[in-house]
Amino acid sequence: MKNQVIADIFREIAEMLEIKDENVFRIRAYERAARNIESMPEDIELFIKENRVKDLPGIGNDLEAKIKEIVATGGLKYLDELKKDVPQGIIDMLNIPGVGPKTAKLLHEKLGIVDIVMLERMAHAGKIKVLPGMREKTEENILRGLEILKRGRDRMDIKTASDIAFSFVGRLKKLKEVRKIDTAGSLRRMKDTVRDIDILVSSEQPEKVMDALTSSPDIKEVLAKGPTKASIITKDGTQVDVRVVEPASYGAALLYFTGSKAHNIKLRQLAIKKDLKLSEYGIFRKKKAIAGKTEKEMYDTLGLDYIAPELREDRGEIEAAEKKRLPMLVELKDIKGDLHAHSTWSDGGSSIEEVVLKARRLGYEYIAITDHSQGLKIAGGLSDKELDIKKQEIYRLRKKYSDIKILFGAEVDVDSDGNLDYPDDILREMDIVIAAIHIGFKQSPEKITRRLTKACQNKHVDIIAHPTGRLWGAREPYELDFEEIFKVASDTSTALEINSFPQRLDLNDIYSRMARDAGVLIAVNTDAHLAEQLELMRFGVATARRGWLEKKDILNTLSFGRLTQKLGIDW
Ligand code: DGT
Ligand code: CA
Repeated sequence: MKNQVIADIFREIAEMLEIKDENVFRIRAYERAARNIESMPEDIELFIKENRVKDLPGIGNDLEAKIKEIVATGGLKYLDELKKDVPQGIIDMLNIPGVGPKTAKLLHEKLGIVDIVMLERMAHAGKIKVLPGMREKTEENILRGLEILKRGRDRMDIKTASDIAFSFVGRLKKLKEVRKIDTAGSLRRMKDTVRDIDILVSSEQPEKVMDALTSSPDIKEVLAKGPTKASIITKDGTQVDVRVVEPASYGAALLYFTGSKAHNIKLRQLAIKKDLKLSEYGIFRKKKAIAGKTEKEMYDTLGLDYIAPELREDRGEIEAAEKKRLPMLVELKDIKGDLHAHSTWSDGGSSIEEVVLKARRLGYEYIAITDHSQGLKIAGGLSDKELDIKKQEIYRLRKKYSDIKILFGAEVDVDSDGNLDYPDDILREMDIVIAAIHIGFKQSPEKITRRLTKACQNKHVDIIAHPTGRLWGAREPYELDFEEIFKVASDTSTALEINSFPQRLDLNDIYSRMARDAGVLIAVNTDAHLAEQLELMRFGVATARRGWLEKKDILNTLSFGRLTQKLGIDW
């Protein structure tokens, strides 16, 4: 589906036109077209095939031709032309979250800023806020935007890391010299973001493994290559470190390279207390190795229960393992259904039926179809009339697929005053109501907190989605009074979501643990916008595990019968 590509290009055109001070109506026309195309549920290629592009609102001959060119070639000559005489410095600045064309142009003209490095220097030197027409806040926003951009480049989201690791591990696994292979580091601990990828191999012939690795096709650069370890940079710029160890010390090495550093240090101190020495080669009494082959053996020798990688952050897991009080962490197989998924009725790319079929393949007992509410026009939110038709569609599918329960719901927008986007008599008709913030992120922490607690207090609201609004590499989480939110969520039996989308993953590990401790139930959902994205659940479950959550802490581990009781659904 090329809708997003087209929308992105149209938006870039609007920015370029704005920089060139072109007619505002033309600029708005591109912005409007971008919004419409982005939010339309159908694949635009279908409109081309059926020669119906001009039926779309705001699309005439000119835009039709451009759409066709983008679909055919993936690019647009007109945009390339427009960009030719816009200075690169301005184009670079547009990549910073929160910097628009007007600001970028002004900065270039008044301060001669040619790249992001220069912009950062000027901002730190306070040169921006003194420019006429610039507000003090703009400088702050620029610095914050730069920070977000840099961190986004420094670390990648867990899914990107996991996909890259999967391809390397898959290739190396095929070598007959490889006995065992695992990812280590932050990726194995399933941290939400990852700086580099660590891979550990057990083999008696390390050179063979090294040669195979450094000759793989997707490598840009070999940073270092020794007999047992190598560091490479992939074509997309990710660093991958591979180490090969002997089978006898594989467990010790896996433990060491999985980390975290803080967890390792604590373990080493514990070993010293027991007159033992712990290293990446094993556990030693005097000079004699007494453990090293497996991680389990290592923990056993230290008198600890096995600690799952997700817990290894020195957040009390070693003490709990000593007392045999580690949590029974939730597992992917405990998840009985997904309570947050979109369809073509709003901004999803799959029909309800496609989502349902995928949920059945995952073995789910239930699936909730929760499209956006009416106010969220850019995401194709549904009016009450459309809701009625959608409901009929769900009823039809319920008959067709009796082995899965299809819940009728919505992701309802919470406005800047904390009001919900549908009236109570509409919400009452729904099996499940998810409330979420999509606008007004810049309000004060008190105000956003109040919006969310007000949403919790609505008796129809079951879940608050992506509670902190963060989008990795694009938007920081908004600040909230978590204590207050947890209290109200607990009092009103409103579940808080761990959103499994890799750029979101919020609530994060720390806050989901605090929420649980405050008596709040957690829902682990995918927020899928395509049927395939129901698979993202594993990242949400990993975050829940990092938050020490058990099956009983999670709403969607309940059987359908118990879920209906909990949500008060009349089935
Ligand atoms: P990242 O890459 O920033 O996402 O996080 P990690 O945890 O993967 O960190 P990385 O790649 O620097 O190191 C991988 C593991 O190696 C780390 O989790 C623990 C271990 N490690 C690295 N340096 C040290 C150290 O100085 N002391 C100890 N005890 N362990 C270390
Ligand atoms: Ca790492």
